[in-house]
Amino acid sequence: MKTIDISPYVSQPTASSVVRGACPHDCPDTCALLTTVQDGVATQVQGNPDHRHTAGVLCTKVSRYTERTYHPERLMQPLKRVGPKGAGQFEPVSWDAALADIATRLQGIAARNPQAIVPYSYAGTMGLVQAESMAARFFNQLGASLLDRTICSSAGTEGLVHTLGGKVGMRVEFFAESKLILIWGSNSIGSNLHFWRLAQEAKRGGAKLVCIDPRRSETADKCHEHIQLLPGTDAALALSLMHELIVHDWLDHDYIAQHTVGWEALKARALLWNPQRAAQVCGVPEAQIIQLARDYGTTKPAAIRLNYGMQRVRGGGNAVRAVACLPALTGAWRHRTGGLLLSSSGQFPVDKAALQRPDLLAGKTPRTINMTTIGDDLLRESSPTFGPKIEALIVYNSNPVAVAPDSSKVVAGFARDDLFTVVLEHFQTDTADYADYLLPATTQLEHWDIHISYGHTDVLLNRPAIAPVGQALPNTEIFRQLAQRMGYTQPCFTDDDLTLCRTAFGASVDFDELLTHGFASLQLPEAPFAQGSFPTPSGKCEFFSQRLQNAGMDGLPSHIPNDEPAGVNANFPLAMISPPARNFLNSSFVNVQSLRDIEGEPLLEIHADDAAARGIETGQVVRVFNPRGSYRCKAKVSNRARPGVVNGLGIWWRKLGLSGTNVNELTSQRLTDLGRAPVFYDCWVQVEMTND
Ligand SMILES: Nc1nc2c(c(=O)[nH]1)N[C@H]1C(S)=C(S)[C@@H](COP(=O)(O)OP(=O)(O)OC[C@H]3O[C@@H](n4cnc5c(=O)[nH]c(N)nc54)[C@H](O)[C@@H]3O)O[C@H]1N2
Ligand SMILES: Nc1nc2c(c(=O)[nH]1)N[C@H]1C(S)=C(S)[C@@H](COP(=O)(O)OP(=O)(O)OC[C@H]3O[C@@H](n4cnc5c(=O)[nH]c(N)nc54)[C@H](O)[C@@H]3O)O[C@H]1N2
Ligand code: SF4
Ligand SMILES: [Mo]
Repeated sequence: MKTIDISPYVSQPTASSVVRGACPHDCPDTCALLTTVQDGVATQVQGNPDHRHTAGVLCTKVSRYTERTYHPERLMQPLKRVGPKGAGQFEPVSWDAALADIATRLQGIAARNPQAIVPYSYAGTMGLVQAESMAARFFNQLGASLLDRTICSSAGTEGLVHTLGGKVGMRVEFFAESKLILIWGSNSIGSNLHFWRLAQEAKRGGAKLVCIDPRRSETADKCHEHIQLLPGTDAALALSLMHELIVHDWLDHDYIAQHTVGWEALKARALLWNPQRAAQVCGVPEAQIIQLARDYGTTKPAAIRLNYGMQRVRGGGNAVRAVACLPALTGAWRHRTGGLLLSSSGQFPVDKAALQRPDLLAGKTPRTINMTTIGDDLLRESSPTFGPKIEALIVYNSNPVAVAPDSSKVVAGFARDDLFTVVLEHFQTDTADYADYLLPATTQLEHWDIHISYGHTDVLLNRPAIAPVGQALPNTEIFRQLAQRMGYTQPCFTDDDLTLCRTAFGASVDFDELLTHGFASLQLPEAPFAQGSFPTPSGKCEFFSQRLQNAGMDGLPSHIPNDEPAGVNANFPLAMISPPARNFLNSSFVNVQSLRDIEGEPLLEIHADDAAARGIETGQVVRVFNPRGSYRCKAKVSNRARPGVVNGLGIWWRKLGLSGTNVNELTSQRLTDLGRAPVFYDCWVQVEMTND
């Protein structure tokens, strides 16, 4: 029997030290961490004051990182299911026994068809190494199904790719010098704290801050103006802003002529959207749109912090396209302080091929499973179009039973007795309850990793600060061990984590600088598109996209209404959005008591008018339902909700909800216009009082 040597992961305890790291969470800020270690125990996690983007400050969640790391419910050893699927009953098992059995089961399935095995992972850690490096090599060699990782950002990404050419944009630090900032589809105080610091700096310098959001968020409270539009109407608003820019001639004609494609066509489209029409569609006062257009057209420099909150609807990709056209119309890109930022991650020269080794597929062309439709896909039989029925699922860095849409389908899929499920986790999450094998993974304090960011442009290195807790192993080591047991003998399956960190950027980032400082800035121009040079096929900002038209779609950005808008279906008249809670990160941290104490309990924010019409008061238990499912939680009558729209905050663990469900019981598996992404915020519901 093989025995696992964990000595490479055990650092020698020293009396006291401070270890440089990076926050692993799915957050645009990617903070630099300093972990204080005392006799081998992490005692404190702080923000690194030397890292300009972190500036010594962490959010509440990660300041409590030691509470999460040493949580009494941390998984300490491999576990094997003993009860029925989903009951969460396990018995301890050795690593050797667990891995040997998993390898045998996978080999059996692979002998019939390796595509019946599906990896399921997202951004539990954003680290390039603990996410898709050894894991990707393993699944490529196996010939498992590929996973389309769409659950978060792919609609917006495609919108950006088809307009600006990639996940590129303003350097975040220059927002501090802006005179007008539109915070569009983002609750920055909750989900992008370090950007909010820059916005505050701009505000002190005289900038006007405008928040565009259906919810009166903490951020909306603190902006000068709040445009509280209906969910999924952002493209209509953007087209109407264009209308006003055109009729008032607040345009940079020279920039448009030199650096854009499709101006005449876009102009004709925008002229169909006078503020009166947009006001009706968006559900906001016409005067507010006119004023916003005036501000945007006449304030220089003007910057847009677009975020993913506005693309989780049917027309999310087109909405991003429409907004992304605005800075080119006014020539805002000429200034380092003008333009737009949705994501900066496209600017990092990651050597994905070296990390993930797609060459190991060796001519195999597995099918792709969309992670958003895992509910339906787990319930499908084999067919010529779908391919083989899914027989095994290996889940890491994700909690699909809580976060994927249309949970009742997801749960039914995970509950299949003939599905073999392996979950790599820190905790016994909703998903872990369904595992056949539950394997304990290390946290960021216990492993090496290297990070890009989607909110700034620095690379960060994460050093392990402490030895693994219990018998936990890094994801990489678990896949290395599995590879060995599957008989994969290629040298790439023995690369250690430090080698993988070095592989991520090759020579394009100075690794010694990372080892010394913990972070390194990319060398980038201050104003990336001052002279055009967009990374599109035409080299211009593409108002009109030939690629989209060739694919049978509208070449121009358009307003595509929600499938499930407010006030249209008499049975389900309310629209529900379910944005993140400030003290959780998606479904992570929900089990950390001190953070749960701040969030309280799952709540539905409802406007006083909608509450009164249903006899609902704050604190009452309500049933929120639609044809897909039903969810019980407490109501909070609040002006954070606009009339017609209810807000179900945070991705609570189902098992902590009143009846063992969460908001995703209500969301649908339909996909967005671009990017095959979920439509979490395009979801009609009815709400009623309940006495049970
Ligand atoms: N504290 C905390 N931080 C997080 C997360 C978390 O769960 N908690 N999640 C992380 C992740 S995974 C991501 S992807 C990012 C997300 O980052 P953002 O996209 O910035 O997400 P939020 O801050 O939730 O902002 C979404 C906002 O969009 C609003 N919104 C909903 N529908 C619409 C719409 O149709 N139009 C417009 N204009 N606005 C709309 C919501 O009300 C909400 O206030 O945040 C990351 N940071
Ligand atoms: N209704 C609704 N649903 C949503 C959203 C919404 O706004 N509304 N937001 C969506 C978005 S934007 C996203 S990004 C997804 C997020 O969905 P997920 O990516 O699944 O994110 P989390 O819920 O944080 O779950 C991550 C899990 O990974 C585990 N983990 C962390 N680090 C490691 C590690 O190193 N190794 C292993 N093995 N495990 C680790 C954590 O313990 C955690 O349980 O949810 C989506 N779902
Ligand atoms: S979650 Fe975001 S704000 Fe909090 S420490 Fe991590 S990167 Fe920084
Ligand atoms: Mo996300």
